[in-house]
Amino acid sequence: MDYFLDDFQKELVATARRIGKEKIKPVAAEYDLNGTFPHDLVKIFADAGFYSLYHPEEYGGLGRGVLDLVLVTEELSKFCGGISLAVAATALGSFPIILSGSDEQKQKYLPDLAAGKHLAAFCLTEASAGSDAGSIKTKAEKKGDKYVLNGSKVFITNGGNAGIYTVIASTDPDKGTRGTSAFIVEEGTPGLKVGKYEDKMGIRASSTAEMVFEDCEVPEENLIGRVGAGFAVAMKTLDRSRPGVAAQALGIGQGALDMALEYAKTREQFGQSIIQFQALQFMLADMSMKAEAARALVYQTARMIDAGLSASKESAMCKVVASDMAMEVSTDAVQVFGGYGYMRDYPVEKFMRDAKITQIYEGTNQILRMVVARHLIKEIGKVS
Ligand code: COS
Repeated sequence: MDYFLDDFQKELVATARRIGKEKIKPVAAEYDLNGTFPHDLVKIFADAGFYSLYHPEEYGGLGRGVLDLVLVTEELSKFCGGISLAVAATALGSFPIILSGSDEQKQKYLPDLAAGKHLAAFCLTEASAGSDAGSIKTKAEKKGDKYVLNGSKVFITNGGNAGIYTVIASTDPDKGTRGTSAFIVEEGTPGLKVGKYEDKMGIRASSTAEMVFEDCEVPEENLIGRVGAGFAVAMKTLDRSRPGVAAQALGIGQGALDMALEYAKTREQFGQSIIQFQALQFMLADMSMKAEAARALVYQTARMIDAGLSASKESAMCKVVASDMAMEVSTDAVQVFGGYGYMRDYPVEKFMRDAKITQIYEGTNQILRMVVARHLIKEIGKVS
């Protein structure tokens, strides 16, 4: 099935698949074990143009869109769900500037991001503000022509490896979500420090770090949008980035299914390959149906975004559907491998570990079900 992709997209998928096979597959287990950040692969992704796909042409990008980002992320995630984040999380960190930045900010920052000269990271979550993103405490105080940031952000993907951090901070604590603002903070800004690097269950080749702001002075021209618009900037960003997580989940689920199929074909028990048993066939059929259904929703959502339609609901939906699929399918893939599936000598258990985070980050699936429900209620009008 070619999923109605254009020629450019077919070529893109083939390139990502080749890079996955030749460059990611050989190092995935080692980088996972040691928690190695894939600096070598970032260079390869940049040369392949992966960072330029979702940037506007006038700022050095290819002006393609979210579907292309989704296709690349899915393909790379079939080989390693952690390494693919060097692409997907940079998109997340860049979207606040693409969607809400000024022309000057776009001219200054987007060409280097599109060229993959450095990575980006999105800083919203805090130790006591996860799902309740509106209760962030990191402060940004206006002093003359600067903002001074104090506080800390946790679980920042690409943290410590990014050149640009887009940060949501409170500029007026009394105003709640309407008292937050978004800022661009460059790596190397005095007062911006990397705190603890997390030791994770999965996606171990991706860095997840605490970012600390200690009297970190940011020029006022680095304010994204207007003062007080930070929460809206963050929400619009997540509406745009969630299909990327969904694509990561798609790749993890499909990658696990591909492995399970191959194993079921070659593993023999009771004198025949186990794929001959109907119990296994039904399992594999279910896994494949779930993956295809998720893919249809993810691609449709990406196409809606690229067509300029509002897709906040679909973005939440596709992230939930794809990540729940990835968790189920990767767990079943381990089951197909039996005892060997549970052992680290075989690559399939990594898919199960990598899948779990996709149900948690960029909005837990519980929060996203709430987002979907809020849209449904809005659509049916006033509820008595
Ligand atoms: N696009 C634009 N604006 C949005 C929006 C969206 N998708 N969703 C909400 N807003 C706006 C609302 O319109 C509202 O604006 P006004 O104050 O002008 O009316 C404001 O944001 C607050 O919205 P709401 O009242 O819905 O906020 P809640 O505190 O109820 O929180 C949830 C909403 C739970 C959806 C939000 O906190 C959330 O997405 N949490 C998960 C965060 C997350 O994904 N974290 C992952 C880490 S980042 S990688």
